[in-house]
Amino acid sequence: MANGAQAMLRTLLNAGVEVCFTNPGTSEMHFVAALDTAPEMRAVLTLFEGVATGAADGYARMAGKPASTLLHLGCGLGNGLANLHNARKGKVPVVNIVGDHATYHTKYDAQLQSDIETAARNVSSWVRTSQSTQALCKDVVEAVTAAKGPPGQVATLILPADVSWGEGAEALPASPIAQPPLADDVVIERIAGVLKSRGKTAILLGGRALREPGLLAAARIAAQCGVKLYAEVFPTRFERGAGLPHAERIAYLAEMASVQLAGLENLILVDAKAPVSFFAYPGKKSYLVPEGCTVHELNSPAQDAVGSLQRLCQAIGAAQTAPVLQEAQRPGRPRGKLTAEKVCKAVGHLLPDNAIVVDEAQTSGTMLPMFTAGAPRHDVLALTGGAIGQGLPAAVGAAVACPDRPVLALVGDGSSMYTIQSLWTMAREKLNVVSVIFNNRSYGILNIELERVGAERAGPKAKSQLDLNGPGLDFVQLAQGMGVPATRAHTAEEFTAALERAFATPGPHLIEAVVPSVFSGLKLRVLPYLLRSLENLPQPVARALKRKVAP
Ligand SMILES: Cc1ncc(C[n+]2csc(CCOP(=O)(O)OP(=O)(O)O)c2C)c(N)n1
Repeated sequence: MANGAQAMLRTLLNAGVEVCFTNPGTSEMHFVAALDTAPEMRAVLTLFEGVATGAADGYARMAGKPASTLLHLGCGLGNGLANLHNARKGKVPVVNIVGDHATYHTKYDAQLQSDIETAARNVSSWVRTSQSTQALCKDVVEAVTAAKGPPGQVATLILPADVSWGEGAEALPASPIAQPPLADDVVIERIAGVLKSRGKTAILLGGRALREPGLLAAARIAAQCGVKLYAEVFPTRFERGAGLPHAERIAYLAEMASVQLAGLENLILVDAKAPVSFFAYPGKKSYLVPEGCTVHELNSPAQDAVGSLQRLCQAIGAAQTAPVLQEAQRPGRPRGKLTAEKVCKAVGHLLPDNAIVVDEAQTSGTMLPMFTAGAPRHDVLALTGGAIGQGLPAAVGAAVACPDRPVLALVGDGSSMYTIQSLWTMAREKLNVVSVIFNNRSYGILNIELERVGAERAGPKAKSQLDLNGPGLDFVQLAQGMGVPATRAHTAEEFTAALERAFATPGPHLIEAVVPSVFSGLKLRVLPYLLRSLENLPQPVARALKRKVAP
């Protein structure tokens, strides 16, 4: 027999939840005290709830199982919502434990009293306030089961303080996870028929299909049927690099995505949604599937995407077909004044084997896919839900999940400031994370969005809302103040040397890359970047795009 918190921790461990990213308060003190009764549970303190939730997201993407968070009532959960939103969009399992007032205290409407369930529902498919110490462990088992899915989801268990401190709880074993079913045979047969037809067809891979087994099955199909492979625009976890099949990511800019998809007659979705524009723009399309193109969904989110893809591969007789694999190739060492492009080039030049790349570089990362396509095999974690402030926390989580792998976080200066406290956790936990902050002193992307939404005649007051100059952010001092060794690079030579040193030295490092904004200057200067960022773009398509964007 144990108190609620002790039994809860044991039940979490029984279900394979071994890490808790915490930011506790008084209502969570019994949970905190119980941590010493559960030595196998790694408790990682974060200094802001958005770090805890983003770290839980990054952890689960790499560990393939959920971590838990420990958050302080509705306000703590609220601070963590943006990164829980990213996890939800990426179908990433997370188990939130949110402390609450004791059940008999709520009627007094004390200062921190709030409607936690309402806050939780926005991001969680499963929400419950545990009603008694006796029922708590059953609730924990259900929460973890719901989080694991498939699909992975956010589950939020609200833990009243008296349920936590009450005696008489008993830990429970995990409930078995059911094997997800394959897609229906009729669906597989129908899509096999589409692949055998002569129509112009592409396969759009997302979610779990972007890991090696899914990529290999898709590449066999592609080689057999001559279809093109695309990856969703912001993948949860994308395994890529030399020796793996290549899939071209759908572009963020709808104008470019439309060019990629132009002329398609069939689009086969594997663990992915049909592409839509990130935002609506006056006079532009939201739904990016071209007219006349039929969309075929291989699997539902609850079905086994990879198994279904492998079955499809067999159905078209491609199981023995050789997939086309990416050749090893790296760009040379960049030279001269530092630019975002040269940072990406240096990353391609130096990326260590088996790295985890967290990409929240925004505009500065436009050239990253091209320069790293033939780098040693690596994983890319992207901003699945578009809520910025995810990169540094996700790097924390990925490094906790994979202590033997190098983690590289590429983050815009604006994005980094949402959750800059992540650096402190990296230092405290001695995580092998190299954080590169692109200091272009602006919310660069919003400058181009200002034009895209048609608000071109913006005045100085409007433009100042997108400008981070004055006071200039000093990321070296910020990092050093949180215990992370840091350096600033103005030239490609300085940056490359710093990156080399950082990868070679264990523990966290930060490099502030001082770069001009990719989108500063005229629209026409932007175009080459946009066009070259589309890997393997066929020349006629590139010409068509050029005409369209800059007639
Ligand atoms: C939670 C949240 N708040 C605000 C935004 C709007 N937003 C999108 S990009 C961006 C600026 C990104 O700036 P930075 O990271 O410096 O990259 P850059 O655009 O300069 O490449 C902002 C504020 C968002 N997407 N999510």
